[in-house]
Amino acid sequence: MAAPGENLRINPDRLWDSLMEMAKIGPGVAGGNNRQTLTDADSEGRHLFAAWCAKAGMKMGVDSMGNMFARREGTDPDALPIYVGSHLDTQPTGGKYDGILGVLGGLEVIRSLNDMNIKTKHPIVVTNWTNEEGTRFAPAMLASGVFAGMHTEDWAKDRTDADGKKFGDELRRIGWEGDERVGERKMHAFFELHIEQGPILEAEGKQIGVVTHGQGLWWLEVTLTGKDAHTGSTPMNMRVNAGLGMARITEAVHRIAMDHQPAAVGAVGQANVYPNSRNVIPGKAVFTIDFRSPDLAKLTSMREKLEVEAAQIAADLGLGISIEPVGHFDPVTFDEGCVAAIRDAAERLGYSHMNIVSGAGHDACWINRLYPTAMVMCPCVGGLSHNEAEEISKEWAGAGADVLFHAVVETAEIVS
Ligand code: HGY
Ligand code: MN
Ligand code: MN
Repeated sequence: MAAPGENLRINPDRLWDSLMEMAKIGPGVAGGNNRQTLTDADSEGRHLFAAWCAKAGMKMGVDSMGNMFARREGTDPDALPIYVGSHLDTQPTGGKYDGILGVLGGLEVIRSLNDMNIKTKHPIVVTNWTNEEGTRFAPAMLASGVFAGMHTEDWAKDRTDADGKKFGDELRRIGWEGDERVGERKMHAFFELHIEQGPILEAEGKQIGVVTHGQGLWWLEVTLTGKDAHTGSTPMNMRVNAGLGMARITEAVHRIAMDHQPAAVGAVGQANVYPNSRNVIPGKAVFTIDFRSPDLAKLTSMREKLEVEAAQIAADLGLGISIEPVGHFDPVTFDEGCVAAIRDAAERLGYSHMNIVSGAGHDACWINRLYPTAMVMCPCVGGLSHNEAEEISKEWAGAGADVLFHAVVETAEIVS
């Protein structure tokens, strides 16, 4: 396939302006975003993305999980499209770039093709996957997981948020339950541009991460049952303290991850004690453990060791315990051909680059199970993400989108 000339570049100013425009929707309280999935802000962001796609001459399709697919025609309508995209939903204290750079980077590829009046053999489809974050409705990458056949649509639509609202009801409420059957679309390949969300690229002084692998993940929701009692008048030896159990298990999660170094991580990010009153010993604690590793044996070992230790901690404190997996995917190896397209593009464009393993999960991890898939990453300042202070530079965004442009266009085969 003819590779695009090294002078073919996207318009970084236009990309940056679109990122800043999208960031105005669902603002956080400290300069980032709180545009959680299936909220009115999410819907507003979707409408803005759809308007931009229409202006770029693309045809929009939406499936029954709310996944958005904006199509630019190729010269061969029967050729399977190249898909490119990520997610527009954010964490409650999210940044302006996590996911959004991949969706708007895909749109910038189309805008640049239109500017240059380049035609490709394969159609190109820019995608916004619903509920990548999994913060309001667990698990993460929910809609791309249904698309990839990892979850049933009914199970996904029954997931509830902290207020008991169902995914399916919220999707209908905001008017984004599409008429396409989820998973029916076929792809020639899928590419995702994403910020690294870690410190490696910046520390190594590299502009581009060529993502060869992705960590696997376990999300384990633990429920501890003790006994509400007075924090003042209850003797210490009579207490059945679920909050103490949560603290000990949280410490065990950290220690188990440290025992599995290198290339293993663990933490508790979501934690609730009940009744959460200052002078009541918590009779219940519900919290989610997040273990990850690129090494399947380590990932499995961390889960197994935690389950043994947590049972012992609960027994020592007289607590009831249940552990429910609420998210899981094995470590990912991305498609060598697509990874090479990313690496060759970085070479051709003269961007410094290195191979990298994705620390975070992405929709690409699921799509990779169905179709040839690869990711390109750009650095982020201090490796910070899932924090409103998440920051990248326009240059990094532009370099990442240039590499995405070349990998997508080369795979889509330039015709004229
Ligand atoms: O959890 C993750 O890795 C992603 O940010 N949803
Ligand atoms: Mn993301
Ligand atoms: Mn994220």
